[in-house]
Amino acid sequence: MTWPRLWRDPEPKPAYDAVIVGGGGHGLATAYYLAKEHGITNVAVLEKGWLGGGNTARNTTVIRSNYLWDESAAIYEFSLKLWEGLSRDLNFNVMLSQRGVLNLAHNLHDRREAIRRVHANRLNGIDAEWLDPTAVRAFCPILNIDAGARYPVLGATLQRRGGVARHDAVAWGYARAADARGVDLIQNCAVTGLRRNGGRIAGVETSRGFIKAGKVGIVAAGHNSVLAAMAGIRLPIESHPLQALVSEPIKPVLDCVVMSNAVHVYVSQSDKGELVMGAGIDGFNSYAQRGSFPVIEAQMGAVIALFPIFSRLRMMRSWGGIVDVCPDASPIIGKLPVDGLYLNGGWGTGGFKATPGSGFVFAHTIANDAPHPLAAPFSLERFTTGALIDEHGAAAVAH
Ligand code: FAD
Ligand code: PYC
Repeated sequence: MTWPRLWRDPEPKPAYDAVIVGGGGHGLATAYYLAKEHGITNVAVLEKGWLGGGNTARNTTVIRSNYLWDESAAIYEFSLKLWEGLSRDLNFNVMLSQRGVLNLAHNLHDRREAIRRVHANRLNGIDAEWLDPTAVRAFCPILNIDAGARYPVLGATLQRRGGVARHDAVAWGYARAADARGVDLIQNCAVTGLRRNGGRIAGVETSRGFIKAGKVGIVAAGHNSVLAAMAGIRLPIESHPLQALVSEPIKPVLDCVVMSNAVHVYVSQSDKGELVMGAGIDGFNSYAQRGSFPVIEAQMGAVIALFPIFSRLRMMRSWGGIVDVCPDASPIIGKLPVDGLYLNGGWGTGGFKATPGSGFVFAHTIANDAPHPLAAPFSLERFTTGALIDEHGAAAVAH
């Protein structure tokens, strides 16, 4: 095999201008935009395992921007716009497929909230439609909308620009592009401590020795609170398992994404033909990257009620990731109370769609030591000021 490596495999240098902890999509995107937008290239991404091996490669790849509040709509829509040019920007096919995302309403409360969200989205310039049950059936003919169904479908929101992408490609595309601009991507390098010099960050202790750093960005998803605790900071974040599974491959039957928050299932069909299905989070806290059987049982019950056509499908494999959930189901992006230390986390069950936007605004925040305007509302201080951004409804996955 003579294929060239996509990125170098450097030894860590003794010092960097900026160190990013976590080689998932968000960390890699941050490093890429630090180099591309701000000319900061003396940067290392430290990853305890392999690039993209965390939630980036474990998620169900739903992309959309139909969040309720102005602050969220702005950052997720910014991200969606970056997605729309990403393959070209990275010269790497991230296989964005804007096939449309349906969010089902099963009761009057769901319906009211969904229609409110459609109006809010439109006011923010986001494409959003309300479909009545007949229009839902026309858009997704295999969905059971019978009035006597266990989960009656009273309608659905539709974002036509929503869809899916190829998660590995996103990590690899950002990794290759960051490496090409001089960023060191260092795998098998766990950060074990954060060294402070008084009120300022001095560097990171790692499984491969101490690395001095002018600035440190924590982008470690389910392990963010563990990392922040190394600097003596307690975050309002809980880590939970979130699991997904895939069926055996079948011929194309589903050409959109269907999500139901109320019954805890969402499904799309991959290019290989597998049905990719997710569920709500496991209620307990854990750092083990696996879910539990009761969640799978409820998820299967829900999917068969919604799609009787799937009843004889065999499931092939399941897996889990650890998601970091904030009390208001919105992320934390910004400075931490140690100079030179920054956090990008708390994306919970919904950060894949945010990868480009999150990396872009976090790079700006690190480079300028001040939040990007789109990141400013998502500061840690909102948990003391009370300016929370409650996105439990739009998160579309039950927490
Ligand atoms: P990660 O990819 O997890 O990257 C963090 C990295 O930090 C990991 O690689 C980890 O190994 C590394 N790390 C941790 N500790 C250390 C340390 N001490 N030293 C060095 N490195 C460390 N979002 C959506 O928008 N749409 C979806 O459809 C969707 N579905 C999901 C389905 C599942 C089953 C799961 C688990 C998540 C889903 N998400 C979804 C959420 C999404 O995957 C995450 O929000 C997003 O991938 C987070 O990206 P990240 O780069 O921050 O995290
Ligand atoms: O945020 O759209 C989402 C999502 C889908 C599945 C998990 N999260």
